[in-house]
Amino acid sequence: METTKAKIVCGEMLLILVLAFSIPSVSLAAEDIWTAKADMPTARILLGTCVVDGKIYAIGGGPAPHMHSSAVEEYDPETDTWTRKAPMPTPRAGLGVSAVNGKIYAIGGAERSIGTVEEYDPATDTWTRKTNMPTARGFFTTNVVNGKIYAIGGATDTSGPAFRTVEEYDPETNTWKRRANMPEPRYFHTAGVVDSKIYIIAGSWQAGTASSAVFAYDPASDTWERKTDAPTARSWQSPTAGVVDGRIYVIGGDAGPPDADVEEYDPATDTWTTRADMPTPRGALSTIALNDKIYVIGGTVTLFNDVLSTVEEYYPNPIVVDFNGDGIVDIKDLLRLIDSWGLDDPMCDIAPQPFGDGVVDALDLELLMSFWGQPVDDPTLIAHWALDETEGMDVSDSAGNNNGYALGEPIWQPDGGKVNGAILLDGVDDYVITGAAPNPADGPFSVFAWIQGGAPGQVVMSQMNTANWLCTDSLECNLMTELQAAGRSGSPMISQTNITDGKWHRVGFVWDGLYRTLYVDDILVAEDTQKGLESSFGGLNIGCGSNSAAGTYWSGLIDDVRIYNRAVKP
Ligand SMILES: [Ca+2]
Ligand SMILES: [Ca+2]
Ligand SMILES: [Ca+2]
Repeated sequence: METTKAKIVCGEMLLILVLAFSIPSVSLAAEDIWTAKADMPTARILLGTCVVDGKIYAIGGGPAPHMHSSAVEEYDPETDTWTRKAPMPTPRAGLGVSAVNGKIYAIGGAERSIGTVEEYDPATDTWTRKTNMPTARGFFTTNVVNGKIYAIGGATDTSGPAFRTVEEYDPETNTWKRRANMPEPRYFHTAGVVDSKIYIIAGSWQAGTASSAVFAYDPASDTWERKTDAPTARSWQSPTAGVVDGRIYVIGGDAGPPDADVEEYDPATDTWTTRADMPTPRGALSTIALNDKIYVIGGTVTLFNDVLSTVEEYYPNPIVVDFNGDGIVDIKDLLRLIDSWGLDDPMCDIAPQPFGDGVVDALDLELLMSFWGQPVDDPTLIAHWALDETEGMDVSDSAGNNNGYALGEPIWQPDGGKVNGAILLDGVDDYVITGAAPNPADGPFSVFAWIQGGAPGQVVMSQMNTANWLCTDSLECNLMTELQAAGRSGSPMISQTNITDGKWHRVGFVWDGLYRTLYVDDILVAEDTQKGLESSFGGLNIGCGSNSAAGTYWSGLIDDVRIYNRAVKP
């Protein structure tokens, strides 16, 4: 008997460990949303990326110093999966990769430059040799304007010096043509296209240098123009820069130690904005935009010693219309918008897209109404357990990758929930365990759940071995939280609102970086300030306390548990 119990405990511990370390983490910030994605199969630096038919192709690069890869790996953002494809005939790093009319061109590269051009057809998974580029080089950029590829700058090896060379490739005729040189030599720079102009940003002119200069090239007139410098000088850039909503994002790279800086360039106004850092600092990476998101792929943290397979998705300008975070756009969101009418409320200032205009008015109302009754795809919703299962242990997270397990044999209530089905917990040993939760110290976040039942001292949601996030106090059954600042300055917050009257209630905790707030049925029931929230990394328990103590198990129903990486304001 003892042995069996020990085995079960052991199994649960293992499950907890596996969950705690296998789940991608999510970085939290007010507007800049970074999400960890499935690793690329082959860790690489100095690779090239492009998009064909909604899929990203990561081609070539170096798996280690002075080793060159022929790897072709296809990433599908819809399913977050990677597929290996036919290898590139000529292995190389520091190459240019661009797509025209559904075909991909792998151009040049190094070490010791080669001018090789090979065409990849994703439809047939085959490679074809094409005309070499006139000036063999690597560490340059390629961009497409009006069906032609522009290969700009570069060097013959990593120690430079750089070229000013610009060559235009026409895939239709398989021919190369020389164009006007750059004003200054560059390699390890990045480049993005906005309105048929190519913007060359940052890079080196010789080994150990880093530039912040910006040059705009207009292929139509074959002319160059200097633009406003970037705030940060850097090198070891991605050969492609992500462009979203007409703005160019310069991400990571190196001017000394590899950095995590993200800077946004708006060619329309020739101005720069500093954005939130990326989670993993790195250089010699590749960045590529797809569907308003930028995928940051591979690279290295120490220039060549730690080559990464890391993929992080950056969503710079998310559109959020489900203001109160309940999964539907309805009268409650409309009332929230009307509340902010005429004011500069960033949450409701959603139009004109993508940046708003500093006032909530008819434009914002019109955009909100266009989402009325539509399915909500909220990029700030990082975990959502609908709890609509009908049997078994698996508990699905429909928003993130944080699937959980139901332990203690709770009873699924497919017809007995607030939003479709719910889970009925027995108050003895039933609960749901999930993988790593967002770290409360990382920035604004919100957690909401529907509950029915409960008793004094019971817990709706907690983080393993740290805090009870949503629970009832042991005397009055009022909603409370133990999410608090570290050390002596922190204390639990207890509301005066009883939630165990047998009715359904929507309970919520919101942290906006300064204030913590408790909500019951979208009404604010407690609020105070804290000096940050204590850092913790554990997985989550739905329906039992952080220490799994007897008496903390929820007796009743729990439904529709949601975590957002923003401060939801019902
Ligand atoms: Ca809503
Ligand atoms: Ca507006
Ligand atoms: Ca449900």
